[in-house]
Amino acid sequence: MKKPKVFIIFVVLVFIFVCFSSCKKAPEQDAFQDIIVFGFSQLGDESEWRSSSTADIIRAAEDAGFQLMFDNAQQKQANQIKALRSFILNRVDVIAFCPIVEEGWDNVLTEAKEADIPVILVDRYITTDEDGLYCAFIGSDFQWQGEQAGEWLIGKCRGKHGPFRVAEIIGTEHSSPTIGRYEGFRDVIGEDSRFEIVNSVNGDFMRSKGRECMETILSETPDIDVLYAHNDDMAIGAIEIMEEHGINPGKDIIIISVDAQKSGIEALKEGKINCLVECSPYVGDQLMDLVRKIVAGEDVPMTTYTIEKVYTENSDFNTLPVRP
Ligand code: GYE
Repeated sequence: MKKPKVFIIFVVLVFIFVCFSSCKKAPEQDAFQDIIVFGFSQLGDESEWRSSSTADIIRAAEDAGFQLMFDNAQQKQANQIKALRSFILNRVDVIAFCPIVEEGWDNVLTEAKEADIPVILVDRYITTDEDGLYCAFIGSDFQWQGEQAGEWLIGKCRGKHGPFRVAEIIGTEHSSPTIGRYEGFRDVIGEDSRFEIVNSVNGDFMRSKGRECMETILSETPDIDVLYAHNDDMAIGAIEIMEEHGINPGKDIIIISVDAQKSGIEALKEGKINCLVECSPYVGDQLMDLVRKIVAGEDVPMTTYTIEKVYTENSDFNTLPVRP
């Protein structure tokens, strides 16, 4: 009669293992479910990048054969929190979301944790008071992107005296790409006294606001040498305004942008953008892999950064990425 004892010990060990592993689903739940139910909250629709991200994740979830619950929060954190709560109520297997801002997620993520639903951050980081409220992040290193923008600018101005007056159009305030791109850029150009950031305005990652920001910049600080835009949409909006004012973008004003989506690549080829720091939204397949592993109880890396490049006016245009 030794077998039942061994069996009980085995069951107890499995139970302890499951309880202490925040990312792993309880096996009983999976035994009755063939299809993985995956809740994904997108933050909005502000840019080309965002549309590509949404399309790629929906496509990848379909390819993976998951049942997708999708919500678009239309740029509002409150909507995103509501969507996460509805995923919890629906008892999805895994939640993923692109957090619009860094702060304010503790309560809803604690609810997900109490419901034993693993959470993956996609695209943007968050800060929480407590550890262990999410189990993985997949996306870009925004500090690196800001640093690349600064490094390229220093290289472009090598051998010249300056001073160089820089204007900046930032993305959504309190969001991780804005923070990283803002700080990374300053960390690098702050070391070189020829550069002065004379204006910094908030364009919320939108083309229409990029236009408004450029009008503001031209009226407040018309004599700028460089424009650093935190994404392509805002750069394109700014370029339109420069052209309306008879300014030659990429020649009269050096332009640096981040994303390298379709409109950015076209502007680079036309000589209207001088430097593009790539930011890839195409993480769908890797994300579905993470979901599959988490549901299967496998370990996953806490951070997965996408591999990105810098494309410039001197790049071989035949090797630029082709964007849909
Ligand atoms: O660069 C921008 C946007 O979070 C990385 O959000 C993303 C940024 C992207 O809308 O275009």
